Amino acid sequence: MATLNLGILAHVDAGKTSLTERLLHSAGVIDVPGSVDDGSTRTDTMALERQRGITIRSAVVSFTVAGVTVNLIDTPGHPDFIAEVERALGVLDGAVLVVSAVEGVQAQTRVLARTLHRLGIPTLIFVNKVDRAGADPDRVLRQITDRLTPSAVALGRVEAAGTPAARWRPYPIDDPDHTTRLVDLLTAHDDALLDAYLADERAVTGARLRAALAAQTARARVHPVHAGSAITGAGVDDLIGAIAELLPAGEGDDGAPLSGTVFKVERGPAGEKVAYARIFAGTLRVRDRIRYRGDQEAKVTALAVFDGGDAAPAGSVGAGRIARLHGLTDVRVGDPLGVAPERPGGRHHFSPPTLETVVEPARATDRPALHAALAQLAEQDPLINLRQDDLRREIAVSLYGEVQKEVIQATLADEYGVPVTFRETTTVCVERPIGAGAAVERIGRDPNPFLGTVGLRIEPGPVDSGVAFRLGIELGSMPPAFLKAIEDTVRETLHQGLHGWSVLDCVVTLTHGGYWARQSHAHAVFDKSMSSTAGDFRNLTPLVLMAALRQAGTRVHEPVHRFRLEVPADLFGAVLPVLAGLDAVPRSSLLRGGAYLVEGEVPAGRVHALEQRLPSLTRGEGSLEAEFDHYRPVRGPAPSRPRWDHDPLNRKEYLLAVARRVTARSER
Ligand SMILES: Nc1nc2c(ncn2[C@@H]2O[C@H](COP(=O)(O)OP(=O)(O)OP(=O)(O)O)[C@@H](O)[C@H]2O)c(=O)[nH]1
Ligand SMILES: [Mg+2]
Repeated sequence: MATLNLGILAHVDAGKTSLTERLLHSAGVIDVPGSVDDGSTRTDTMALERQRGITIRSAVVSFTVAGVTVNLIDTPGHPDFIAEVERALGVLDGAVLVVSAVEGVQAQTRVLARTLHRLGIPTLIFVNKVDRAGADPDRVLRQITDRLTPSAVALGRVEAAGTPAARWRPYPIDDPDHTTRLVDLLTAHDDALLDAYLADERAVTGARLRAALAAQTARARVHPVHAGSAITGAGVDDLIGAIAELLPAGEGDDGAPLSGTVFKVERGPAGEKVAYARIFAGTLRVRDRIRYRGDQEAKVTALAVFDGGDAAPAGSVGAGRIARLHGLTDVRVGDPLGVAPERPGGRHHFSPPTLETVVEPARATDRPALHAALAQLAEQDPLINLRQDDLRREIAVSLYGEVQKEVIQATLADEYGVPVTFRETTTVCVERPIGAGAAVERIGRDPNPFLGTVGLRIEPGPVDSGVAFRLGIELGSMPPAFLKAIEDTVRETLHQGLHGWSVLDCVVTLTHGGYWARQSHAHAVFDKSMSSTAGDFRNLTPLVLMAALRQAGTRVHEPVHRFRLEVPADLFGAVLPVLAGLDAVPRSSLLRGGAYLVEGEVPAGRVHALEQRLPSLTRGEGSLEAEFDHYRPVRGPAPSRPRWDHDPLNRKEYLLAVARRVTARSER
């Protein structure tokens, strides 16, 4: 059967979880839609989600419509949980982007729309909450075309908006105005359609336009807009129809070699690891031994597929489906299963967390338990980027914001019985190289204690390019395992630059490489003291790279958010000094209606303070949208981050490593 893996994405509180319930109800899976407000939905199942009425983790449910199995992934909308959305994006065939008819397009809606566009994911837009007082679907449609995409087209209109009787009325197939709008939009991307239309308008029938609409929606060129209410159910049947008709369901090849991506990891009731994977090709069976992440192999001990609001045990899962698997003990989010799929997991589409904090157990004796608990949370959410410092016995996590911090605190207390406090939240800076630097250590030459030659050059790369690794030596001149050890170590080492921050936007070139081949004595025993191993390259690379980086020098950059602030005109004068006090720089301001619209930049570390002061500053009438924009050089002295474990600059560790090595040799 054809399968469609569909994501529901939106800003917080737009109604994604409520819409998921309605879709399940409309598709006949459940008799009564659950309610977020009563804590009875199929997808918000964590205690914390039910208490707070927000989605924290994405969840999968499934329904069948017109012969298509739809696996629906309900995602969280709060920007603090954007990492959950990111993980889902790699496995979607299509998306429904929800916008509230009351609140309209939000900063987060724009972030999501841009990313869906960049990834070419076919997307329908659903304007929700048309039944609520204040709903203005026409205004929101204008916002969608102005601020999200000019390629959006409404397939109907709302009657009695803002009342419980609000209804969605699809345009009749022969509605002349609608036909004109469709023709304008669709002919822009389809020359054959344009020619046909110019030759004979009447030849382009409603059915032909509808087919062109489906084709261009599937290619993410146009975005049909529906509207309705997740609470009253208005417009939801039409939305289901559009999902089946306009989004591209796929039939994967069940007979091909297995290829899949893990997009979610959680722990089962007995503490066992449970992975959620999209199978792109092939068939997964219980008791199959499968390869995941490099050379790791494990036996699948149990499988489930999504069937209605629940997961149902299955003996096998075919291409196109989402599987829940047990048995992969070391699995991580982003791992490939079998043959790595063309769309690899674990890639970053959104900006990384810009805040961090040290977590302290309330009871000193809880330290080991805290570490174990955080390690489990990091499996589910790798971006919290657990770091620990054995010397100071501290554990730090990266964060998107205060809500995520509260959720971590509540989870540790409720699920793991470890109450914690946090130190002050600080900003995560990055370092960029200022110039170029190079260093080399040769095999057999003092003071190089390792059996390898490594030469590296580091230089600045383009903004947003991350870390690029290039080979400046012949590919065949070193065994692949050694090259891999060098590249992996380069990436790991650059997590802590000269000031302790990640080094970004640089190009590292391997300029020299050399090794001693595996040598044996007469009795044919492998002699470690004469043969290079990957370990030699892992130990030597940080030393060479840090020497090159010191020569290049780095500048510390802090994350900056772009903000969009609306304040009542009479309070504008009072708000400006507050912005200045928070290091925010207004770039433009515009008087619109009775309000000023101010746009500008603010350091990421100050956004929360601005959010907190806004209600009292603006009588509760102000609104703020802020999203990460770029890194800018820190003014004044560069802040340093305390060094964490495996610190490549840490002389003590280096000397210990050398000492261990020397002892190991003399013992032989
Ligand atoms: N009147 C009305 N209320 C709605 C509608 N959809 C959702 N709500 C209400 O809006 C609130 C948020 O709904 P959710 O479904 O939790 O929104 P969400 O997008 O899943 O929220 P997050 O997952 O936390 O981002 C709840 O109180 C819902 O009852 C709608 O169509 N009409
Ligand atoms: Mg939700």
